[in-house]
Amino acid sequence: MEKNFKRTLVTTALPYANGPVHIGHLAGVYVPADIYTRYLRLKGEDVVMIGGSDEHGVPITLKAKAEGITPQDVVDRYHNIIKKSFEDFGISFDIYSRTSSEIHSKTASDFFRKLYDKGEFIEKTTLQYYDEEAKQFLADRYITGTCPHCKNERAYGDQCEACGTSLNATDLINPKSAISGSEPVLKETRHWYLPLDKWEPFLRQWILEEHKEWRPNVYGQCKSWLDMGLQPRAVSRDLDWGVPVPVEGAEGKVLYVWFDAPIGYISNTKELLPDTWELYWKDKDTKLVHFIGKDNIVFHCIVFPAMLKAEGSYILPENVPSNEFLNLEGDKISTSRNWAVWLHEYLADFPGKQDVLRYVLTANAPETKDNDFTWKDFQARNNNELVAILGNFINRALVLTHKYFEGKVPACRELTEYDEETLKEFTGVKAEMENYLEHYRFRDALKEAMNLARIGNKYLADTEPWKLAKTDMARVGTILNLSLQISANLAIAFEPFLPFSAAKLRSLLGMNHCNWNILGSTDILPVGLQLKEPELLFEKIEDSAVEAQIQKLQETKKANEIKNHQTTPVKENVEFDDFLKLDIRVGKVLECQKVPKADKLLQFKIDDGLGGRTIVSGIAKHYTPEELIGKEVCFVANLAPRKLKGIESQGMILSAEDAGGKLIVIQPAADVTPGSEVK
Ligand code: B3M
Ligand code: ZN
Repeated sequence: MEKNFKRTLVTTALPYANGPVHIGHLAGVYVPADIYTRYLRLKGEDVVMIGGSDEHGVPITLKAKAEGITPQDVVDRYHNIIKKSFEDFGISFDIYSRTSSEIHSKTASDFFRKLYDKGEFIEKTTLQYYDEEAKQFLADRYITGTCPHCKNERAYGDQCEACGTSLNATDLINPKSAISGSEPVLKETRHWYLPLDKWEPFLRQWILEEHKEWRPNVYGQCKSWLDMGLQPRAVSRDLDWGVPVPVEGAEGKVLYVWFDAPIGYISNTKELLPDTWELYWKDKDTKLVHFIGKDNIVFHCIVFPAMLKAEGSYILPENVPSNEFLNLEGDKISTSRNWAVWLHEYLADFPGKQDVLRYVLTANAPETKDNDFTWKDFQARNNNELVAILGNFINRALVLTHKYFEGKVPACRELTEYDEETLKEFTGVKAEMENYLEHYRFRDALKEAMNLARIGNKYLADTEPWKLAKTDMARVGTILNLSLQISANLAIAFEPFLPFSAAKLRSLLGMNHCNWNILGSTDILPVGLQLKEPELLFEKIEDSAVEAQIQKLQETKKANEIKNHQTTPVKENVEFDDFLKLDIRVGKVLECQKVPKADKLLQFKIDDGLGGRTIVSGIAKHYTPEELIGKEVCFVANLAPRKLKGIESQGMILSAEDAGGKLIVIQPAADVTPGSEVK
């Protein structure tokens, strides 16, 4: 049985204020949350939408250190950029605040203190890595070293990305601090832990039994966490950036960012509604819905509910509609690799086209599985759907009304059977959309809205009012009246999805009210109402515009390859005497041929000034023999001979690897006598 609630509290994951936001953020969290909230508002329901920046945590302190500014400077900068992006895209928060605010600090601190006083924490002393140069404890992520399993030298203290094993920092061989590069030492430290194991039976019942309707990806993740068994989790850290732990003797310790961040939802609600916030957080008639991305599921479905339950006076979320990830042109979106479409850059390149992006991200939303954003799909959806179906229908209805009725809504007279059929089809759309929206199925809801435009398009195409204009103006009037009523319906149906275009459409139609409950009616626009001059709602996106975007991404890819390449670490120093032991010389390629049955090898005959020698080199993938015959190359002349495919190779030809992985043979800048030493 679905419960009837009196009000809804929508929360959206608080993005870290250490970088701008990209299409993955919009698609995963903010567009769906905004659709849901706008829909409820349009129905006249009591709903608030809470957002804000997550301004604590280690990465922010590291960024500040790297730039020589304070963490507050970092979060001030990005909080403003993020807030502006959301405003630009019409994400209609009732409040967008931040966790570095006074009110948050107090709320989070009081929350901790209440649990502390109730005896809900356990205290533990453990050994933790400490950087003596930087004078700070190190989060696992900020220790690197050699993976004990695969010997990758750049494993992190929490995970080796080469072999995927999750690690403890103390597992690493040769641990190094990522902050100072020095070797960290183990030092005792005391922290507070939330015993999640204590809440396990409750969580099992609440999620696995009482919330079977949650999305399969969310339910499944919760189940596997619960099946693995929950452990106590530390809720404090040794750090000087965050909400101080409000306990005597806890100097230098702050609340763990994942403890304070979800409390940010509460603080921001308090800031918005100082007198009534408790109604939204403590009354069981409030429906609490968390919109998040899939990497945040455990915190919102397990940890935060355990915190709320331990506190005792709060309600728990009714649903946590988490999306999967959106990829970009086949690759995972990554801030560090700059593999993203940043919202502020999108708007600079496609000014005024917020709704196009909102549309594409919803039509292709990663609701049930990871999905891919491609610029070709972006263009196709704009040109074939927004322009060709929605925009085209509305434009035709408006243009024809201006042509035949001076832009005034004509009267609707007798309906034909075909009119009745069309009407029947479109009155069903409201219930369909509601069913999808209430169940967080935004892609399907959008499809229904677009279907309404399709119905309109087909109606005009089938009835061809322009052919009747000479003979039957009354019939033309009826057709256009119906078409305009469908347009008014579109202005309502699309309002949650495409708020900018819906507002423009309402203005063109002279609609001064927009209310979900009249969706499906055929008398929204009164007869005689004067409409504005038609204006296009959408315009075609040309090939050149998307090609420029694809080009930009290709350049990013190239830049990344170069960057990765340059970061290959320099080998250990050698003594000068050791260097002198190497005998490198210039030689001229006399002959060169492929080695049979070895697709990588070329066999050379080299003029080395000493009577010639044979060298076998693994560069057949990069050069044809003809390209090298007659060229001068550099080779190691005193490398101990070894056999390759039965041929004795008497040295090694030197080459360098370029960013794309191609081997380039090293040559002297001008001709040199074969046999000359390279020094
Ligand atoms: N800032 C993580 C993230 O952006 C985190 C979410 C907090 S929600 C309370 O993925
Ligand atoms: Zn490994």
